[in-house]
Amino acid sequence: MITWAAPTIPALPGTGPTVRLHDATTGTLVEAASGPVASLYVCGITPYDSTHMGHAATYLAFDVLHRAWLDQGLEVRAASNVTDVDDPLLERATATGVDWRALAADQAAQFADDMAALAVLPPDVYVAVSECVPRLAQAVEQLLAAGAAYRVPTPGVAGPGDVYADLAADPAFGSVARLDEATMAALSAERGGDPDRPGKRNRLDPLLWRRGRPGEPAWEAGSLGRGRPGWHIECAVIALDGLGLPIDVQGGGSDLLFPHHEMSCSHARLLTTGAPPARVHTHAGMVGLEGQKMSKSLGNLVLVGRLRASGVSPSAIRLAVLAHHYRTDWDWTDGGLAHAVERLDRWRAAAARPAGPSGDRVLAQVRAALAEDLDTPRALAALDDWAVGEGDDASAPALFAATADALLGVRW
Ligand code: 5CA
Ligand code: ZN
Repeated sequence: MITWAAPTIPALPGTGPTVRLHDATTGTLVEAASGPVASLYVCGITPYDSTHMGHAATYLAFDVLHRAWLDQGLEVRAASNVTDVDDPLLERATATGVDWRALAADQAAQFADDMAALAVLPPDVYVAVSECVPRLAQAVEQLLAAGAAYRVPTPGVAGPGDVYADLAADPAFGSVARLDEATMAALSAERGGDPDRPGKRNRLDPLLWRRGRPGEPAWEAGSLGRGRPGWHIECAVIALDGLGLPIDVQGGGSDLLFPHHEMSCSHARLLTTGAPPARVHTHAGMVGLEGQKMSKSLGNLVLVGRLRASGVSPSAIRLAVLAHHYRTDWDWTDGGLAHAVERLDRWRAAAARPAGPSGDRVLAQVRAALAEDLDTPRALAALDDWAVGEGDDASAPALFAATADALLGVRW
C-alpha cells in the first residue's frame, strides 16, 4: 500500500530519556525498546467509516511513542496492515451496493489523507490483505502441515473445508491477555469469533481460511481451495515478514487485546520458534461518544475528515486527543475540542513573544512525561506552564515551538 507523506520533525538539542510503557501482559512499566532499532506494529484500519476519532486516538498514541523513540536517538521500524478483506467491510459494501474494492480503496485513501493532515509518521511497512493473500495461504498451509490447524467442512461448498487453528497445539495460548475461559469465550463471540460453529475442536479456535461462499471475494490457493484468509493470521504474517520477530511493541486499541492479539501471537509462535512474538503489548483506551464506544457498528462517529472540512485545525484535533492519557477510556466532546482550540491559541501567542521562561526546562519536562508511559496530559501541562510564565530566555519561544512540534506533532 502507498502510505502518506512523512511530517518534518524539527531537531531538538540532546536526546530524550528511555521510554517505558505499560505492558498489558504483566501490568508493569517496561522499557519499550530492546536495542538501537525499535520495532512497532500497530494494527491498522478496516477501511470503511474512516477515520473516526477512536481510530485517530489510537494512531496518535503510537505516533507519540514513535516520536519519543526518535528523540531517544533510536532508529524506528514501524509496520501496519489494512484489513481490506473482512466480513464487516464486505457486509457494508453489499448493503450499500458498492464494490468492496472501491469501498476499501476510497476509505484507505481517506485514512491516509487524515493521517498526513494529523502529522502521523507513516509506517515503513504497510500491507493490505488483498496484497498478500498467497503468502497468508502459505502460512495456513504451514500450520496445517505442522498439525496446528484442521479442516471443518464448509456447508454447500465442495472440496476442502474451512481451516481453523488448533489452540491445543499451542501450549502458550492465553499468555498474552491471561484471561479466564468464560471471559475469553464472551469476548471471542463479541469480537469476530464463531464459538458455536459445529465441527470445531475448541470453541475458541479461530478461523484461518474461509472457503469462498457465493458472492464473496475469493482467491485460488492450492490445497486450501478458493477462499480468503481469517483475520488474525494477517497481522501475524505481516509483522513477521515486515519486521521480523520478536517485535518490541505490539499496539492497537484495547478492543484488540483479546482475541485478536492473543490469536495473532499464537499463530506467529506456531509459524516460528514458539518464542513470544512481541516484547510489549500496549493498548490505547476506547474513545466514546455520549457514554458509548465510538464504533462503526453503532454508527456514533465523529470523523476526522468532517472536522477538518469544518475548519478545525489538525493540531487542535491532536491536542483534544493528547489531553487524555492514551490508556484511559474517554468521551469525545465539543467542549474538549473547544478547550484544545483555546490551548493552541494560547501556545501560539506565547511562542510569538520575544522571550519566555527556560526552554531547556520545558523540553526536559515534556521528555520526562512522555518517557513515563507517554504521559501526554503531564506534557501538555508543562507546556501550559511555560506559556503563562514570564522569563528572559530569548531562545525559549523557538525551543517551545520545536518541542511541541517534534514530540507532540502540534504546530501553528
Ligand atoms: N483492522 C483491525 C485491526 S487488525 C481493526 O480493528 N480495524 S478498525 O478499523 O476497527 O480499528 C482500527 C484501529 O483503531 C484498531 O487499532 C482499533 O483497536 C482502534 N479503534 C477502533 N475503535 C476505537 C475506539 N472507539 N477508540 C480507540 N481506538 C479504536
Ligand atoms: Zn491486527
